[in-house]
Amino acid sequence: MKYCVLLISLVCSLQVNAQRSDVNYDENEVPGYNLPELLISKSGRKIKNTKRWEKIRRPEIVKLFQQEVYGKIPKEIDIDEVVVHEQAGDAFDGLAKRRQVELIFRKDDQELSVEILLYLPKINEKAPLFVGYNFSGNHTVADDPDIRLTESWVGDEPSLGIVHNQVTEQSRGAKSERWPVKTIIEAGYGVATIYCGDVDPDRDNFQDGIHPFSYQLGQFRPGYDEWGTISAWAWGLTKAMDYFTSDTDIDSSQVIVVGHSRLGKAALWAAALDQRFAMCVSNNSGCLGAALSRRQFGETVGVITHAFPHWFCENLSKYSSREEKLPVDQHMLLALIAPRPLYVTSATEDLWADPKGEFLAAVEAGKVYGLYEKEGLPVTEMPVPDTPVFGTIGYHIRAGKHNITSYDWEQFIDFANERLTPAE
Ligand code: GTR
Repeated sequence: MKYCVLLISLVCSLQVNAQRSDVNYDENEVPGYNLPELLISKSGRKIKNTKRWEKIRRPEIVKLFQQEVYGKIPKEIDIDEVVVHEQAGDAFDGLAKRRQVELIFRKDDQELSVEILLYLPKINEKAPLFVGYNFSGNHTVADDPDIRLTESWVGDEPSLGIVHNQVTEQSRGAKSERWPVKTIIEAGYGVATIYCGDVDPDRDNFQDGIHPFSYQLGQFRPGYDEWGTISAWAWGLTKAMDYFTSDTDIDSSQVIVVGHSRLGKAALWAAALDQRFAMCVSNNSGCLGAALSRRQFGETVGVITHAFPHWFCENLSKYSSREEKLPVDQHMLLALIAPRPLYVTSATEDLWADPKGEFLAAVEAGKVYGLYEKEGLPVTEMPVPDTPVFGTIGYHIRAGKHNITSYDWEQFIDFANERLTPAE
């Protein structure tokens, strides 16, 4: 039995690797493509102003992403109870206060716990806040002995002591270089993080996390146009936002949703759906995040739906190797964030995520910012590495690998300082 499982996982990984090596990394091999029109409605109407954008085109585009890409999110699931485990723990040598809050969801005999770890600056006003998921547990973001350990399923990482899908003390602080909490706090921002697997474990199994809460009797997985894991994660962010509106230390009009890689895809989708997020940061989010699918450079829709089918709704598989038939492309997802500030990043060695496709999507999305008389990106040629450019859309390509680093965070903070405005 054990060997059978090993063989199956070997075959699967070979398939994914084969697909990985098959993808195009040659700019000359990018096919000619036409992007779906941002500013022409389904019925052929020209979208010339914000009123038509908001009334006609924006809802049409949201619907297309719901039906064909990420899947519809049920409306009826709400927080049942909020448990504050810690209100103001002393953290970072007295620089910050640590708060740990559990959101509990209940339906029939089902219960789901989602834990938010917050570090807040010790200031008298309400703080603006960055919120983003982490990959392996809240305790991985800082070497802080008081962070509670998640009991949810976590992907094994034996080098960090994560085995049998449970975290241990060994992984405490293991991802702290991705979370420069001190820098964020010193800049006057709070930071909140949630383990993504509290909301929905990242595995092709719709039996855990929040999905079963939406099933009808006899249903065991979401329908063709119903939520995959990225939609579930986006939903979790909007529930965290519900909590933030009740936390008197947080300025809920200045919440910035941030995410790296697959979690960057979730951050974009959350910001597109929930306009309470005042700003969005997509870090190296790549295929079906910020990158244009039609360029077929690096990861493609075919590869991603094969390797990670559970991230999306089942309808997306119709477009595997048929990107040109998709009724949307990712510039349209970015445009849904207008007129709010949006920051997109790439990394020079992260060709898998198609840096140029991420940049071009951001340029195109600028058309909708234009309707609001805001400048999207101020350039149409990719900037050189480590040179941020920004209008109301910001962009940089960092020299280096697929990652989220202190350099990236410093740019998010600068951008937020310039572009985030408190509600009147
Ligand atoms: C990759 C996946 C990407 C990206 C990345 C990540 O394997 O193909 O789309 O999301 O994982 O999340 O780290």
